[in-house]
Amino acid sequence: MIFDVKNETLPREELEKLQLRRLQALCERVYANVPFYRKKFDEKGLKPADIRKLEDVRLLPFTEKQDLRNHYPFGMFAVSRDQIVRIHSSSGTTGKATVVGYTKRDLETWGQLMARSFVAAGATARDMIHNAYGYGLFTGGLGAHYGGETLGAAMVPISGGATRRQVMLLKDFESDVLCCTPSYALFLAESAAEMGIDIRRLPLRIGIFGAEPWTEEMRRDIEAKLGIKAIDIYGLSEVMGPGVAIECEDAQDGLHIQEDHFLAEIIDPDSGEKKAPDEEGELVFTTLTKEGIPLLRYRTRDLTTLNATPCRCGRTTARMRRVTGRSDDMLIIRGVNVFPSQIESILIETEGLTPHYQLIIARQGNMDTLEVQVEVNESMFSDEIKNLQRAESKVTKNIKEFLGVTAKVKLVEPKTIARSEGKAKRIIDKRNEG
Ligand code: DLL
Repeated sequence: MIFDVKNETLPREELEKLQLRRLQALCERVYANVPFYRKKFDEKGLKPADIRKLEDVRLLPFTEKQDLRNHYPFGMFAVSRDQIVRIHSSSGTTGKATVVGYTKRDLETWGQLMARSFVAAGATARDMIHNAYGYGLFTGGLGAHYGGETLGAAMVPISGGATRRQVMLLKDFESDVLCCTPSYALFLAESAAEMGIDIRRLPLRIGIFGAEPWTEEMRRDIEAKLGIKAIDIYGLSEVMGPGVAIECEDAQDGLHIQEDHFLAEIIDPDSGEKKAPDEEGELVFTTLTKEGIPLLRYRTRDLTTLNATPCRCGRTTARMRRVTGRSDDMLIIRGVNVFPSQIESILIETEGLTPHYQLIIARQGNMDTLEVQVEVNESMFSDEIKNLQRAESKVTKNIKEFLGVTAKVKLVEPKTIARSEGKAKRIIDKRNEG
């Protein structure tokens, strides 16, 4: 099913015309209302009227997370404070938070785009949606909430935490759809098992998981443990929140970007030059319709590719490949580039290991070292020591063979790695300590 047939199936040519019209209006708006952008335009000798075709987006300046921080909290807003009706913020790992503001119309758009996303994932107005994304400054909770209500579904605004109670309510309310991070979905499954509840037998049908990178292996694991279909949803607060892109249940072959509202580009993260859409690079978004804090060419740091061929679900919007890592999450271990997701794939494929892991990066002299701590499952834990040793050396060997780095692998007891109610903390970087 498609929620907004007209806008999700526009012929490419029409879509691009719409994008250009919106881009031109956006440039006028930010030039008039955001001193940061006016200065950038003036420095380049650029006027909004210079944007004549869609490719001219390349003439526009990039926006980085640091620009939002430099104008903390509200310096990049394009409307007066009385037009703002909601604030969200993303904490990030370092430095000041980035703050975003929404007008009434921005919230309506977000509700529509999240409703589109729910329908793409296979949800309907008759569904009960258990929303365990955090409510608060994080965009996950409220973003999904109003999208579900726009669709006409019944929202259960449970937020994160109190995991056993969540399991009980999932069962008692017979919810159809679960929204949370992929790592929290596994925590819910684990807690249900401890409570003697077979979560696979509940009516739950669909999981809409995002806000952190996860892998195909993790998807299979979640689908098996929860007995549901797991759908990948992507978004970021600076651009809107959840619902910027989502997989369709029909094809599950990349995430459809809501292109009538967000203009996507792929660039080389080092040179900033445009890349062919099917080449991997950094995803960059221009928000075509946002009023509160419109952004030109926002650098997401997320690495992916784009595919603009029509999908068999009927949508014509381009699809981004699942994001398996951010350029700033890339580890460089003795010169070799490694993404945490690549290690995750190896761990989940290994018999007896769980998807609960942490990567500890330290420095010895001038060399970075990587320790992989991963929990074994209960049956492996009670197994003979030689089988544990065998699993440990298998993982070490596979990491060396497939990723080209030497890692110290440490198997740990079940349930010793901290569970997360939101985004999982996978990397502990000790390089800058002491
Ligand atoms: O995480 C918004 C969101 C909420 C998306 C709920 C999906 C579901 P931020 O906290 O600003 O916003 O973090 C955005 O999280 O740049 C990606 O690096 C990462 N991310 C989000 N979704 C995915 C995903 C929300 N499906 C940052 N796969 C983004 C991989 C994701 N990474």
